[in-house]
Order: sequence, then C-alpha cells, then structure tokens
Amino acid sequence: MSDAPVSEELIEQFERDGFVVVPGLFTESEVESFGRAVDAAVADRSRNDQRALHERSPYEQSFRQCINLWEDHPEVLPLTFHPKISEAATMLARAPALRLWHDQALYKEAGGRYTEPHQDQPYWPMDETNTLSAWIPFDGSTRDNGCMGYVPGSHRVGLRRFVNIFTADEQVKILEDPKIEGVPPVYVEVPRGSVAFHHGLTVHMAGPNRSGRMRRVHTMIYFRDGATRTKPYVHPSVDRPGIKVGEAISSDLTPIVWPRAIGDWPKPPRMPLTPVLERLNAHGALPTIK
Ligand SMILES: O=C(O)CCC(=O)C(=O)O
Repeated sequence: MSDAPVSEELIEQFERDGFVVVPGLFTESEVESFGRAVDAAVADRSRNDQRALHERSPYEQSFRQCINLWEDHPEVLPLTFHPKISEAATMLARAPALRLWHDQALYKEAGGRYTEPHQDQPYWPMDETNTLSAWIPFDGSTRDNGCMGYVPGSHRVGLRRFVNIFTADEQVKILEDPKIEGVPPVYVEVPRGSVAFHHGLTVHMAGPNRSGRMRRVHTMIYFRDGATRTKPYVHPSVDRPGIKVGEAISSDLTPIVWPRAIGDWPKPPRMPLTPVLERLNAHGALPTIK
C-alpha cells in the first residue's frame, strides 16, 4: 500500500477534467479544529464590518473573502501549509515543487448569492499555467449550501478569459464562449474531510447558499516554483514583496509548500501593504501589517 495522498487514477482524472475530489485528507478532529480556527480568524478580520448582506456589493454577497490568514492568524498556518494537502497538490500538478500563491477563506453566508462562472488564472499576473487551488469545505459542500460547479475539460481548450466578477459584470458570459459552449457544468458535492482541487484555467462557479447556515470554506492557491511575473497589474502576492515584471515570483510571502520538511513551518513575513492595497482593503480582506 502506498502512503501517497493521491492515486495515479485521481491525477489522470484531474488532468482530464480540470478538477478532482480527493477523499479523506483530513481527520475528523482536524476538520473540527481547523474550522474553528478559520471561523475565529474570519470573525476577527471582519470585526469592523457591520453591513448586512444586502448592503454589500454583489461580489461580497457571494462570499466574505479573507486572504492570507496564515500571516496574521498563527492557528490557521498549519492548515494552509498542511503537508498532506501540499503533497497532494504537487502530485496533481506533476510539479517538482509548488509555492503558495495565497490562502483565502470564502465564507458564503446563509442567503449568499451564487458565485459567477470564471477562470482564476486571468486574475494572476503570471503566464505559467501550472496552477491549482485546494477548496476545503469544513462542513462538506452540497447543492443546498453552495457547492462548486466545474466545466469539465475547460482548462485544456485554450480558453483564457478575464471575467470581472468583482463588479458582477453580467455582460461577460464565459459559459457561452465557443470553446466550451454546450458543455454543462458538473456540480460536485464534497464530503467533510475531503478536498476539491481545480486547475487555474478550469471554468467554475458555485451555487447560492439556501441552507440557512454559513458555507465555511478555506482555500489554498498554488503555483509551480519558477514562475515569473509577466503582467504589471495589481496583486498583493507580488506587489507587497516588490516583484517586478520579468522577475521570478519567489519571496517569503509565497513560500515553497512542497517539498518541505515536516514541522518546518514558514515564518510569516512582516510585509506592509502598498498604498494602493491599503485603499482596496476596506473590510479586512487582506492582513494589515504595520
Ligand atoms: O467558493 C466559491 O464560491 C468560489 C470559489 C472559487 O471561485 C475559487 O476557489 O476559485
């Protein structure tokens, strides 16, 4: 029997479909304690936001987004750098080494709106597409609470299209793009303790939360070590460490997650936000490091 967290069959499934659910990556007690840690971190980040759901922007009605909780909430760090998840991601990417792009909690409130179909990669200022996300629903995800839907194979058709989900731009209908038109999304319920992975180019979305309870999700985004910044547009993962276009994306803000010795946890860097990011950070989406 192999100790590897993912089988060759699951890797091939990921390569074919652009998403896969890997079962049993967490123990029950880990799900319980990590869920509590992220709950507390999200509550802390959003402590100054008194707005009701309907008072928020459409994007914020899809979920509350708290980025890089590993930096300012030490109890989240062992989740973001969980060796089993890091190793599984590296195997799925068939990469020699992966770095963390960033982590984020995505908490979809009861009554929260659907998440618009999009690809992740166009939001990131790098051309290399060996990227993927781990999506961890602490209570499991269902059609009722806003599970994810994926367009199978959409990462392999040469589609790379920016969808402005930040302003809920209904003009851009990526599902009608000729490259994937007619391929229905597959909605996937993820059991508690399992992790869903999707490729950075996979078109995906999530349903609304009709469950009456918060959909509690934590995610980690990974990219292959050696990628370079190829675009100038604003992103905290490269702007905070001052990485310029043409430079390798390697800093203490995006540490190697795997291979990494067990127990060798990355040290959160003390990198302040840039003035532009300070202005964008109205509701605790980013850590404030002074
Ligand atoms: O959780 C959601 O509603 C959307 C998640 C997503 O788009 C992502 O993890 O890339």
